[in-house]
Amino acid sequence: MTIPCFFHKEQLLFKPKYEWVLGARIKHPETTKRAESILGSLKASPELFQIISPESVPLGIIKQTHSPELLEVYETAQRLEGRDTFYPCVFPQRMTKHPNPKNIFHAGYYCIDSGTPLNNQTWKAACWSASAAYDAADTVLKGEANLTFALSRPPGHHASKDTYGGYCYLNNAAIAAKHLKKKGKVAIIDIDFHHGNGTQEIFYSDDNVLFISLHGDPDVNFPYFCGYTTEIGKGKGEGYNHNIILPERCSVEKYISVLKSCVIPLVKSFNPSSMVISAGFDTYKEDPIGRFALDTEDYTKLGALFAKSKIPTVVCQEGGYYTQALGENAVCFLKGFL
Ligand code: SP5
Ligand code: ZN
Repeated sequence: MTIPCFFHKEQLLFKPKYEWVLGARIKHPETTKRAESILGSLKASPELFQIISPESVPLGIIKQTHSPELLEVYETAQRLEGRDTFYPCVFPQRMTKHPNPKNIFHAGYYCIDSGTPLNNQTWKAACWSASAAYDAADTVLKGEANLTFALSRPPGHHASKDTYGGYCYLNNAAIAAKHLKKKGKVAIIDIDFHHGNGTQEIFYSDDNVLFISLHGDPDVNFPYFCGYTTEIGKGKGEGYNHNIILPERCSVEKYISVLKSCVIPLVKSFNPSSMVISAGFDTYKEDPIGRFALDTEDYTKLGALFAKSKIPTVVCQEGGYYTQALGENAVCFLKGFL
């Protein structure tokens, strides 16, 4: 039995060159090397992993998760000249009227940070990244596998219905979860170092999707402003959103104790028919952005713990920026399920 892993080579077309952090221009961490590192590690164990190129996800599916205006921004960006990279420089508040997604200078209305550039390759790469997640979900939905891996890059969990940011354009995990919902309740566990603000927002009023995010303190870490424990869902969704804040340099012992005492029991009592894991490996000890202290072999322990729940699972790639170890970290996590 091999694990179906979904990846399309056109996900590599998008190459963000730099981002702005506190006014400084730094090399962009969300590089194609990330995907190549994971691909390399998957290919090293052909007896365990089968790499499949996804079909293109229908636009109708993406529109169930994102607003037409946000998608129009990406289409506008497709028309940027060859070498242009666009960073919004005006960020109007929601009271401002008449945002025009056909005008690239209005992109700031839909954008949450200065680290997530647009160019004429963004839309294509983001669509293929979402397609990988959709096909990974479809394979689980059809009962063809109990575990699939979407090598989604660019990542997705910071993208909401009508905003992009945090290196994310389309919410791949949310697209997977919406598809899986066709056969019952879905639990989304977000183990990226950062709070999954986009996924939280998309399912905030939904009692058929349980969202649990474990992350660094949003007082001092991206995406700031949200990810607090007081955010519990609203309306019918009240009680189906859980944020768990973990300390700086969080160890695997602490991480596992929280999974065992809190996360797994919540998932079990929710009794979902499937699970999506938003798997960021920026919890790694050497990660240049994350601030936890997990080591490569620790990810096997986490995978094994999730596997014990015996719920059909889609693992969806999110962050992780220490490319020398990223592939091994992802593969160790998946091996934990076996
Ligand atoms: C998907 C995902 O993990 N997105 C993370 C976006 C984080 N953006 C904020 C980056 C701040 C970079 N700080 C650099 C510190 C260098 N030591
Ligand atoms: Zn992250």
